[in-house]
Amino acid sequence: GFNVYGFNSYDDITSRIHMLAAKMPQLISIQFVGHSYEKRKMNLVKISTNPSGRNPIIFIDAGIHAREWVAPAMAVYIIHRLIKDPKALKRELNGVDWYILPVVNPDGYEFSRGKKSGMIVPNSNVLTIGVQRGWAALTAAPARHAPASISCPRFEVTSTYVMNRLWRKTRSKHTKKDCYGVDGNRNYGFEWGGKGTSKDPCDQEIYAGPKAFSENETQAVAKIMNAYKERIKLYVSIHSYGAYLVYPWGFTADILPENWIRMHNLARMVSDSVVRAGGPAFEVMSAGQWYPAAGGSDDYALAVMGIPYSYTMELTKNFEFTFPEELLETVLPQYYDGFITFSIQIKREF
Ligand code: 0X9
Ligand code: ZN
Repeated sequence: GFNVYGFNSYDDITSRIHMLAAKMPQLISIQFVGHSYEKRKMNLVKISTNPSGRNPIIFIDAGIHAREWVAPAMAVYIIHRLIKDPKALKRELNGVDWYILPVVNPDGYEFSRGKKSGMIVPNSNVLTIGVQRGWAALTAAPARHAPASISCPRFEVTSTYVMNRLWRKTRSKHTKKDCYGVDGNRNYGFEWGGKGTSKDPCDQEIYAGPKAFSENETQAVAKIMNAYKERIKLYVSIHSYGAYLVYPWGFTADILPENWIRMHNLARMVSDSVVRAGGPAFEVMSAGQWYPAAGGSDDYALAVMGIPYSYTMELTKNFEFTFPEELLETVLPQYYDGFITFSIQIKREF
């Protein structure tokens, strides 16, 4: 069943958001935005206390990369805090609407969960990884998650399963070869096919697709962004793993957008608030200064949609893609404080 501090199935996430919308229709509603390649329904969660339809919008998506399970978990956690924390009504929700797409790539997400394989054997082949510095809450002696290192089930049983767990792309097919999927974050229609992308459909990581927006999933995101572009003031695409909060341009390291200083400063404030909550600091820079990769959603949001603050947020350093589920309870609230800071600043400016 569903657990707000867990890695939930796409079906469990979907039924949970519908249940919340049914229980609190004046606060939360669901908009169908399109089908994934395998015909899963993509749902936008809209949270608002102002029926005028004039608030600035914070638009968040997560899970464009299948294996980055912490990202949908973060998005789902944000939804719960916004509607269940009484403080959020006066603070995060007062004067700002939140539009959240918790799983951009549901086909890939389910594939990485290995649902049909039945091969998940937790605690077999356990991998131990040190806890990163900066996670004071994890290493502090009396904390519940006290150990200095954490056992992380690697879920490794067969080579097929390992492939599935580390799946990144969508699940579409664009070639006669036995190769599937496109990297959604190389598929957007700005500088498509540039640096850090591949034309090879069999590339497991950075295949940009046969053309820009070849994927249902990226089309659906672009369509909602376009529908609300005048009101969206902040776009955040949540990924893992790492500790980066990056802004455009991602397609090149050579130039920066004219508003980069404002994006940089806001990112620093967000990082500081996560640190104050006991979490790890983000490294802040342009995406291209980290590594150039063209066709990303963040660049598209700024360049084509004109959204003034656009970010990619990478969560959970040091655990690669197999972040231990039992740590979500500790880290999700820490990162949430960063989103509070985002909302305070967006309200202040717009
Ligand atoms: O490469 C990516 O798509 C992102 N990193 S990840 O490890 N989650 O795959 C970074 C994207 C940053 N933005 C752009 N390059 N536009
Ligand atoms: Zn990613």
